[in-house]
Amino acid sequence: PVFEYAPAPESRAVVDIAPSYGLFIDGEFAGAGDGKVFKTLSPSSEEVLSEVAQAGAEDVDRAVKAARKAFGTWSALPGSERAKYLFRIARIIQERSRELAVLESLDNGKPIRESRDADLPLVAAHFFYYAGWADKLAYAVRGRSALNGTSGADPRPLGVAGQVIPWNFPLLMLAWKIAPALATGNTVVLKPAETTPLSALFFADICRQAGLPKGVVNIVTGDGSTGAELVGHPGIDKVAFTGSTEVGKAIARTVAGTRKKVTLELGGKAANIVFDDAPVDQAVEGIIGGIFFNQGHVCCAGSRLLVQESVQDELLDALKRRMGTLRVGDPLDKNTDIGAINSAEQLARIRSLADAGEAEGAERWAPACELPSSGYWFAPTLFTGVTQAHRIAREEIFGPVLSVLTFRTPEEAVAKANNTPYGLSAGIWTEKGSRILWMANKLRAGVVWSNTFNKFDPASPFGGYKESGYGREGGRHGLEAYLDV
Ligand code: TXE
Repeated sequence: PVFEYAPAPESRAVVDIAPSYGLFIDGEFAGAGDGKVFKTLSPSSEEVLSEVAQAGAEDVDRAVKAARKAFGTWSALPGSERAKYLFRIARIIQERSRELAVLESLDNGKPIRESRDADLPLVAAHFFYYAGWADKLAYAVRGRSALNGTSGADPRPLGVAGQVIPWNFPLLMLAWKIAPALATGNTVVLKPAETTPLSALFFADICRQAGLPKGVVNIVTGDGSTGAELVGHPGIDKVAFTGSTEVGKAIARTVAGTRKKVTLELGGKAANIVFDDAPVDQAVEGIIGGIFFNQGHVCCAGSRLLVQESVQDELLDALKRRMGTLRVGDPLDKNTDIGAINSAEQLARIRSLADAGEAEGAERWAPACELPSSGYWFAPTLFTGVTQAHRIAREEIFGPVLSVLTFRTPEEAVAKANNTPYGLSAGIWTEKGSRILWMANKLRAGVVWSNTFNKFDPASPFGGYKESGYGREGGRHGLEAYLDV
């Protein structure tokens, strides 16, 4: 379609990407010990953005030792001092947010409107939020002594945290992991995903700019083998992972024989449940945002639409009309709604599941839309006639693909919504408050949204039931994952 309003694309020139990057260990950038590197691409153009060091076992070991050395002084700082560093980091993120948003859109493929208006403000918000906790931990955790002050509870950091994050929200997942770890007095070795390493390396530079003591934050880039080295390293005390359920289970097996604490945030297959009393236009916006935000690369994406039978036709007509207005293309174009799929591998996964949907008998629909010739793209896609047995109703697709199922009663909606191995999130669209409360109670999901979807707040705990993992990130509960008492 032709659009009259077309502001200039965001400028690539606002970000200065070096041709190569080293690992960030003990406050210094340096290449991997064995000199290995890998390339990171822009998924929208397949252009090589930079060459990045591939950390091996010795590099991971150096990083863990640097974090251990820094732990003594960092954990001994008063919380108010740690807070100053976190506030400083948050402010620098705000100052550099245009540069970081463009970088994130280039390396990940997400639309600039999302990186600028969702990712970056939330990244800064997490550092501000946890900075605020750093000097209030004792207050939050200490129990009231019944014995004249002779008994109480004190929070203690765990030590060195090994953190492995995915590629869908590179900087935001880093913030979810690093901000609470530092606020609580832990030090960190973080491994970003191999397709999106750049914003973590820019964050390392921000740590230097903020004067963060050496070794408190270390960034080791590399693929799954680097992640496995980190998770298996005997010198770490805590593992925090966000990624696939398969790798999450492998990590749980690795740490089972150790004393390490672990939190896992894994896949999802959320139901977005629409009742016939919900305002249709509002629900359509929530469905669109629920599944097409970030190309559907969202663990809590509303990838199953459960619609009440009586409103099905009206809702699906409106949904298709709205899908027809979505603009797929250049992530740096401010008009773009759906950017590039993050990698060729992810595109292949989405394609194969969508093909399985068709082969199993569901009806596939996508609006007419021209996709760019280079890069990795997938048109927004809707499947109707889906049954609970279909793979597209059961497996996480992690792409812009929505599977529609129907229900008649609230009980049936709950049963279908819960009929999944996952349990990360759900959405309810109805004007009836009592129904929202009843449903929220019955849904086996860590997050339940009502009359909205994909809303995030650093003060709210986030995490799953069942195969979506365990532990909570965000809010006060997010502190507990990094503390002994
Ligand atoms: O995930 P991986 P992938 C789901 C989504 C997607 C699928 C595969 O369905 O289609 O997973 O994506 C690191 N030990 N999610 O292959 O492999 C890896 O280097 C330690 C949902 O990208 O789990 C990267 O940094 N680390 C999800 C991170 O784990 C290992 C987000 C995630 O990659 C490792 C991403 C190992 N053995 C994918 N192997 C969500 N919950 O949001 C890999 N890694």
